[in-house]
Amino acid sequence: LEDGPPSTEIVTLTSHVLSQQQRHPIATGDLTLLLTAIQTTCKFISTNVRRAGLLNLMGAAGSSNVQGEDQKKLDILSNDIMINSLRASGKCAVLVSEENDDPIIIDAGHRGRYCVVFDPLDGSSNIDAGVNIGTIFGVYKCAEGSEGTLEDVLRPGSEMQVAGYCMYGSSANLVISTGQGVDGYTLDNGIGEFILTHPNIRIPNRGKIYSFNEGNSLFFHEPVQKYLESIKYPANGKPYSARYIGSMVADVHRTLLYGGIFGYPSDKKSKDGKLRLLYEGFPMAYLVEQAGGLATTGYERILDIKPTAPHQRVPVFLGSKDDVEDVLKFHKESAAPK
Ligand code: P6P
Repeated sequence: LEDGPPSTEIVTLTSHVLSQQQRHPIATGDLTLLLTAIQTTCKFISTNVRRAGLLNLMGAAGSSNVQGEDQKKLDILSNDIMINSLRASGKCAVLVSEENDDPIIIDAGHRGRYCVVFDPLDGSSNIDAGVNIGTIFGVYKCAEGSEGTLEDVLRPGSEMQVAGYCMYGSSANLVISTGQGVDGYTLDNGIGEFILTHPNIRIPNRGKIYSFNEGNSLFFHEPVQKYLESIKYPANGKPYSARYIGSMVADVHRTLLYGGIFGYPSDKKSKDGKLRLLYEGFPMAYLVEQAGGLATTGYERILDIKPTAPHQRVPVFLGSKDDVEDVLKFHKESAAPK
């Protein structure tokens, strides 16, 4: 950070989204108010992630979630603040959380026109190690005349109005798209505002980094093995560098800024891979495409998939356009695994 007087030319998330939304003549301000609620949630989670060690929030909470994963105290806290804040906003009808088995249908007194799907604290297995973790969210508008049902969220990711994540690390970075490109904001704890620090993020057409959990190599299908061979032992040029944090928000954030490819493919032990379609695959695919990249299962565009269940999994390859196209070439030579 250069010294000298603080900038007085600051653009906050609220003012920036408001200016974007005002370009829509029919904008009622509801989406802006919903994003304000999401923003407040991210500030709350950021504060508690930062203080976790001191407040003894580290460690398991002794319960498990729908994924069967041990829940950490911060998981529960993050999920509770997300649900309460979205309900209190009065702008939501349906919520789907990674932490809840069933969708949450908002009571009539607090119901609005939007549906939010989210992972309140993704990468939480890394909490105690101080590795970056994050909140991932996507927003659909309810179908016309719908009171808010599961059907309102079992729609292709291409129908999302908003996608974003907030990464909790040395600072809180909120990256969001409302369909007009991708902008990144950094939380200024001094004034409690997300400041526009990365306007119009564009992912490089090709990168030099690949990000896969190669501990699964024994189970990788042939197209993935052949692709990885091609970048680790290239016929010409330098091999790619390996970077894998094991926290999707952190791995995708680096991929967006530096380029390259992130993959969590299907393999012989996990037919659809590990990542969840609704609140991991869709929001990250939406952001990467809005930044000029691609996101595919290896056989189809992730955003085209019509979900059949709220917690279904999806194979993921996302990142720089040319790198993802290289992956697709290896998949074209083989049929989709059964
Ligand atoms: P693995 C974290 O648990 C998560 O859901 C994503 O954030 C991350 O990309 C992935 O799982 C890591 O999975 O099997 O490599 O530990």
